[in-house]
Amino acid sequence: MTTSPSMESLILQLHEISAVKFGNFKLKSGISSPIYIDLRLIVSYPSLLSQISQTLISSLPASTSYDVVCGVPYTALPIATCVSVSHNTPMLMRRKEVKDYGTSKSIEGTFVKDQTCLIIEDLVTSGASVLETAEPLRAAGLRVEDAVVLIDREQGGRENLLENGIRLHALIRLTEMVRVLREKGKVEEDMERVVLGFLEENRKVAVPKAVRVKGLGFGERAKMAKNATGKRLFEVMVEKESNLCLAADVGTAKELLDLAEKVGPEICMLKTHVDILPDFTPDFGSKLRAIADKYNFLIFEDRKFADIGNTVTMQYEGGIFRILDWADIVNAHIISGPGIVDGLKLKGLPRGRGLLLLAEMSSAGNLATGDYTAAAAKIAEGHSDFVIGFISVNPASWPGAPVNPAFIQATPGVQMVTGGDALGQQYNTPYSVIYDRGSDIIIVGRGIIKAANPAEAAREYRLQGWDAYLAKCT
Ligand code: 5BU
Repeated sequence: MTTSPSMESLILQLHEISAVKFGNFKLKSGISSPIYIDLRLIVSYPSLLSQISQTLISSLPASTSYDVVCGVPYTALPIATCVSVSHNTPMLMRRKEVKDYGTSKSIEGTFVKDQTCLIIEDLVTSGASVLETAEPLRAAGLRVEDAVVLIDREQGGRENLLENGIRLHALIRLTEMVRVLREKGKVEEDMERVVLGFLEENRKVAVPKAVRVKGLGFGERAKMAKNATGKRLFEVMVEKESNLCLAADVGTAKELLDLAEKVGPEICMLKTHVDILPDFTPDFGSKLRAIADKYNFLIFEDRKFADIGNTVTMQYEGGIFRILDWADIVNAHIISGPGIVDGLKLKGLPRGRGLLLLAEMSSAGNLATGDYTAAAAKIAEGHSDFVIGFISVNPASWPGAPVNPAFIQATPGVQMVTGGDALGQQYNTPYSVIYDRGSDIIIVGRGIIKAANPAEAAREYRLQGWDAYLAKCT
């Protein structure tokens, strides 16, 4: 196949500015490659950027139609901007990080449902980045049928995208690029052989787990859960179409039981702070259990155990509250090390209970971040017979994400609008928590309790949380 003079010139220019390098490089997908392409620096060469944008669009088959364009962040954003400006086509932007303030949208720009969006990308390997951008666009009601890319590494991206209903149009194929550079004396014969050999051996790079796992439903995940309570929670969520947990932080046990009766049909779990109830009596647990059985939800005592293993066995089982007798689920900090899990497991596992580990917290300035979060994830893996998941805020951002889908993610700090309270609580919306941050369960307290009609508010939260889950799965 011959390459047109304009394409040859483009390839040579990319080589000239060192956007194409030969050597030994580790790619995002984890594999080592003898060729590396870094198109981030094209912003420093405006005429090249403009040439790329023009050629990309003119290379599309005449039958390709679209109403808006969207670049995959970040490298393709300037390319998409140039396309938008020069062709007078409106552009959308997908946020990679959804901000904690303002409107919290994952797509910026205006559009109408059922409009068609062309995705613009600089480089495709497995196609995962294009899929990550296509997902929220589709969830927002746009059609995504075509993606145009400057360079196709020919490593399975075309096939992976096609499986997801997206046609890939590539301006330059990597083998073609290497051949042109060899012909022009820019690459040694040996290196050409190494690169072509590498491409031959790596024809298919799988779409990383992060993108595929997103599609797993709670029903499938129930089968993966090793702990009976974790499994049941997934099943209850499916049965009730609810990923809503009520944080029942009311003033008295009486109010709590009344609230549980009202909100019971909407929730998959009810979270208590039993130590805030002044009228607690030993029959509180059995009363709450009766309501939980009636409405099919689980009880989660947000006890946040934090002591050494030996002490927490006593705190869990004994004292006034006898939490072990009535709470399906409790949670624990990992500050004291994995012995806390062993201690709680000793009592909880024989009773079929489950544990959530605090991997992150919602309050401003909290210290459960980075290595601490990673340590929680590691401890959970070693105790998956008892640990059912995590209290988390942004599991999609954890190092090594996606987290094992057998674990459930539950997130506090949720209200219909973003913001916070005067004491450090920070709120995200149900959609951003479930869809953008990769959580499973929204934990809502004051958003429901302080509403004029808590049952109605709970229903609204349930619907929003469930819609966001459905959007993530389809
Ligand atoms: P709110 O009224 O929706 O802000 O209540 C949140 C609840 O979740 C409340 O019971 C807290 O104790 C709980 N929570 C939290 O807000 N943030 C955290 O990181 C953890 C628990 Br862990």
